[in-house]
Amino acid sequence: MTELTAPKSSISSKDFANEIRELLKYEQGVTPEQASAADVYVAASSAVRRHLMDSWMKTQQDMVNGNTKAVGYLSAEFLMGRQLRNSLLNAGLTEQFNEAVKELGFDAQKVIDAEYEPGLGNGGLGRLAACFIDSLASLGVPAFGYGIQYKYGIFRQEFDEEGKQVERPDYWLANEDPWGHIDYGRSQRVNFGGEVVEEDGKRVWKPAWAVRAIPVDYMVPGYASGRVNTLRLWQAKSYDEFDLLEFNKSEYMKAVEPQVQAENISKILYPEDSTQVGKELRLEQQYFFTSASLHDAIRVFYPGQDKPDLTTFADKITFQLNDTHPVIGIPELMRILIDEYGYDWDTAWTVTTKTFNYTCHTLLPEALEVWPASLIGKLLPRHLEIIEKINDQFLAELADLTDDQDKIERMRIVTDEDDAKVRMAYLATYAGSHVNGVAELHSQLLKDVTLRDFSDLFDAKFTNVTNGVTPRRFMKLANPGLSELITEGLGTDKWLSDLELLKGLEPLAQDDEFVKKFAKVKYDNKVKFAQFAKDEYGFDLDASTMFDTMIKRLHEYKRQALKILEVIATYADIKSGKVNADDLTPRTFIFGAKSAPGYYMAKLTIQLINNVAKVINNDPDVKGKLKIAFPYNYNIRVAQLLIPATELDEQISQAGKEASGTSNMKFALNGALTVGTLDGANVEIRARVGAENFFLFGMTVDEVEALYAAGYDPSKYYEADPRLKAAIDMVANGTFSDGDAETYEPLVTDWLKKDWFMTLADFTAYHDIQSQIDTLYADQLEWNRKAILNVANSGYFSSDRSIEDYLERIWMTGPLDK
Ligand code: 26V
Repeated sequence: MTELTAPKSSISSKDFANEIRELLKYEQGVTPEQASAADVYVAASSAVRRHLMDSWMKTQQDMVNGNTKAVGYLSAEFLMGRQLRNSLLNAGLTEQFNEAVKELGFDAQKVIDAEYEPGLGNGGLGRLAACFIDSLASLGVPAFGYGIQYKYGIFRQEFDEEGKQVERPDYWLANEDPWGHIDYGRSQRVNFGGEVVEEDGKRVWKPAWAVRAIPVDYMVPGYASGRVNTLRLWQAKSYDEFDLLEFNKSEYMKAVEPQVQAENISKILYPEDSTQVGKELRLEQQYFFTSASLHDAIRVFYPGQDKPDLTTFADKITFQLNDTHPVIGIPELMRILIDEYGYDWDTAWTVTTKTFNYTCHTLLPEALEVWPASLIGKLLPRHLEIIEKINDQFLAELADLTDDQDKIERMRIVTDEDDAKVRMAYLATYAGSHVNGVAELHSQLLKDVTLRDFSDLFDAKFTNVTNGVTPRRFMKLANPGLSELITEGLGTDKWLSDLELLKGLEPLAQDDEFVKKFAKVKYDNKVKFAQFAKDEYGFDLDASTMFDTMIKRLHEYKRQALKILEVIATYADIKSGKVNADDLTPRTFIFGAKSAPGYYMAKLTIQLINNVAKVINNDPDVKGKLKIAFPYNYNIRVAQLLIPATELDEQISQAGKEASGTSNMKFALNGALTVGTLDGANVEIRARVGAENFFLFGMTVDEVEALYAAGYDPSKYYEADPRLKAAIDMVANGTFSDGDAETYEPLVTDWLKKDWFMTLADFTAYHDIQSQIDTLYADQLEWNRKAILNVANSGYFSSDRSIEDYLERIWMTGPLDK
């Protein structure tokens, strides 16, 4: 007997269909006959929301009335993905929905596909925030996600005829959003600019302008917890919609100027995901949402109180700073406590330092945010004063701790130069209670390199929480076939809320019948993806070839170039007759990647991949052997289809550069084998699934460092490996640019002269491991055994476990009482 514990609502399909009918009538004003799939999607979404309402209200009441400290997850990005299927799952309404829409004459998948994916994040950092709020709710921990409701999310990516990336605006709010509830009654005023004056011995901020932050609330239902938390995303609106004087003068554009300016703040998500741009509007965004969120928390936890006792603030809610983007919240809380509520500096400091913790998500120096003090002073003059005072206090403290003047200089929060800078990571590290990295290796490197001076003096602050992913979305919803097989194998579906139970699959890796069933699930997923790729992109993919996938933002450190050079080298070997194509495992190489619009090398790499695809896919010599598919506009929806269909997962960043990675976890949990370097969470995945079930190659962090120190010369590697030379020569001689040697010249020059991320140095190892991969793949039973062992030993990578670690190590709180 299989034990089934998944939530299930007691409502009948008929009644659910009637609820949808009612909503179609009274909200949309259409009959089921007139309704489109999009109408049914909106009505069904509203219906699910209604089913969650009681739990939502009760969760909020229990949170405010109880003694359990809540979590505030402050994040500039929440990459949620589509909501309907997830909400149905957690509300226990999936079956009723499937039946009800059928009864109304609709195809369930068409209704699901009517939802436009909200893309309010760039990549891993934003998706992690979404996984974390799912897990917080599923564990029954009271929590808010706080962020921005951008009008335009991450750009829609297209490729032009030359294979270049073209960015199109993602106007997701042009469509009805049944999930967000706009709460005009709970808006907050956010001030900017102006000056600080002295009044009665006090510093008083006289702002020059203000915007209205309006909360849009999204329900975050837990899986099998009975709890529903809130994701509160702020929308910017003007207080002065309209300048009537200007309008009367027929200056229409001038009349709407204040409105346009205010609304610009929440207009667009910045698409840069690792280089700091230092744009004023971005600082406005950061202050906008953190200020509104802090005020909101005071409103929520001290309802109706004019003079709340805010010395208890840190017992009510603990704020996690998701990277440096919300770090301006530190001086903001100081300002609120001192200027708005009259506390003295020391009291305010005690409360503030207890309230905040900081997660760092990078190792790249160029991603660590640094703001010109002049810009902060212009936009937030009072905050600059507070930051300077924090800096002075810090320097005084340091003087007591060390005699090393150089070290003290290095650690300054505000640099000592004419155009002084404010280092947000340092501010967060000093003012927060804890700092964490996102995988063991990353946390270690933070201590040894990036924040070394800080860890020397404040070692107790530093901790690690390895990232995780939600098994609800990335297994249950994305991979129903595997989920059923796992439930059958384990005799229970409890693994969805206790992922370590997957360990029970381990013995089944030796059961040939089970292994064959597993292989069948994978094959069916490949067929399903191939069908999707055909319908959506017009690709012809062969599900009998190995699906070899690399999905992530396009960045030099991630080394998509290594992958494409390896494909080219293989192609060259076949063309020159060195290798018989029949001796190779036929592979389909699948890429998904967006590049920051201004990132030249990344964009050129996209163009190269597209043009290698054009050549290889049209060459009869490699037909059925090599194929490249690069679906444009990779997003959560594509991920949910592609990850379950993948057999080989590429995690090939230069060691010491990828903080964690999270797709590596999703792949392992969906039964792909990884080819990867010892970087980020790969290290922990390999340790858990077993070295024999992971294709390791490439230099280690220490080897990379040694090579930098010795002086790295990429051209030596080009000369030494004829396969690498052949591949680069092909790019250089115009094979992939209609004979034009200019097109990829910047890439080629970079590879041969600079190659900062050592693609060439790792090429030979990477190319050589491919034959091991092919050999194993030839034995399908063995391959799938190893894939099952990956699934069985990856339970640790549930975001539920990450959240439990945060609760225990950093937040010191837990679930609400039942
Ligand atoms: C940084 C910046 C710098 C300023 C401009 C805009 C911007 C936007 C985002 C970021 C954050 C970059 C850091 C990031 O996304 N890190 C990724 O975080 C994942 C979750 O922890 C982790 O798995 C990836 O390895 C890491 O690259």
